[in-house]
Amino acid sequence: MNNFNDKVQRLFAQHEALLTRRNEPADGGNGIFTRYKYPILTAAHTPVFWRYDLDEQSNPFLMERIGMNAVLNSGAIKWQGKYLLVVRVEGADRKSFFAVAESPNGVDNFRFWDYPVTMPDDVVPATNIYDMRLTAHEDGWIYGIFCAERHDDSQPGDLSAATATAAIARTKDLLTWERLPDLKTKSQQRNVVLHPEFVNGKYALYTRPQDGFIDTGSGGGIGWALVDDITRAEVTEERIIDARHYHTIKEVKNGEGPAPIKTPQGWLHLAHGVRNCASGLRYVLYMYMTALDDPARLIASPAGHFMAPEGIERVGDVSNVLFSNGWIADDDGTVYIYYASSDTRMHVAVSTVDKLVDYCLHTPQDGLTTTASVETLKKLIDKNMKTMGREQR
Ligand code: BGC
Ligand code: BMA
Repeated sequence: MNNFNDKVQRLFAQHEALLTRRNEPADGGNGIFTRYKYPILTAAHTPVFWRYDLDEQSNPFLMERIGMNAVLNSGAIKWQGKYLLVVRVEGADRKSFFAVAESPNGVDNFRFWDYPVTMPDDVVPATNIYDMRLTAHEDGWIYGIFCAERHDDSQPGDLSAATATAAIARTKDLLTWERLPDLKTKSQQRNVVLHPEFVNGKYALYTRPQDGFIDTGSGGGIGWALVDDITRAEVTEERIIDARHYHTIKEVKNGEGPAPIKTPQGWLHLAHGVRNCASGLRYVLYMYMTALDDPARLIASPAGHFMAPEGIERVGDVSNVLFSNGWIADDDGTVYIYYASSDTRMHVAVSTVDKLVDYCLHTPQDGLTTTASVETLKKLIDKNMKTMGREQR
């Protein structure tokens, strides 16, 4: 049982068992969404033939030659009947790259395509790329906007000095990508997302202006900008549509998640909010809605987080982080929310368009003070006292 071929077969069999494990809804929940029990993708889901040299001559000990560290922040799209993720895979060398994984049902049996994405680097070459947002635009292309990170050579003495820029690519088949010039903006940018429709005949972008690589500084929240030509995209005017506030889940920064979902009641948005604490930055997911006739006008802003890390989700390479840049709204109204936990693994939670709209329109807003929160709470208690036939104080 110890010869090379047996060991190889065992590796493939274990991998196959992991990939084909049935996922199931987790117990509990809050009525808004249902988490699924198992992560849908981990580093161990990457193909065996990405990690091992399978030739006994060159790898007699059958050792991993290329380590995979994590799979995280994935863009998502339904494509030819399959649920596709453009996954951020991070190697042991800390370089991220994109790879497509597909599932027949959106919740399990995710399998990577044989080769990772070869992203053309014919613009200003980047050191690292990550966190792609996919948008099937009404112009007929599928766009991927992602972060391109480069060392900030204006600070040669600081090895950690970096710049974040929104890189733009497009495809018709998710196999071959055409790279367009990076988005030109005054500030650094991460979390830039393309709106799926033209607005006043222009491409519309959700942006996230930031003063530095990490600090958003005076960048007040999620921004909005119209762009004439996506092949030479430049932000000339940017305004904040979802602002940060003191003592909220998005006090330090926020950023658009995936491209919004169109519903009869307005555009549904998923975003992340960040606050600082003694254990570092805490990333949670939140939602908001904007008007159908003006995707830049806020119409609903439920208080607090929509999802926060729980259980094993809380632990990983960058602990206490949930991050989402992909979701799929199916024709029957089911919404698959793909999210990463602690920069380590991918999960799915399932809801419906109707439930998410109801959540956004009927969850009380943040009154921004304890007093306001207590008043909001008392209103619900009063109402329930009547419903339950109990006396009010
Ligand atoms: C990491 C990202 C992270 C960013 C800011 C990058 O180097 O790859 O995951 O969001 O730094 O902390
Ligand atoms: C960010 C994001 C993500 C990451 C998060 C937590 O700034 O852009 O890449 O998940 O930090 O590390």
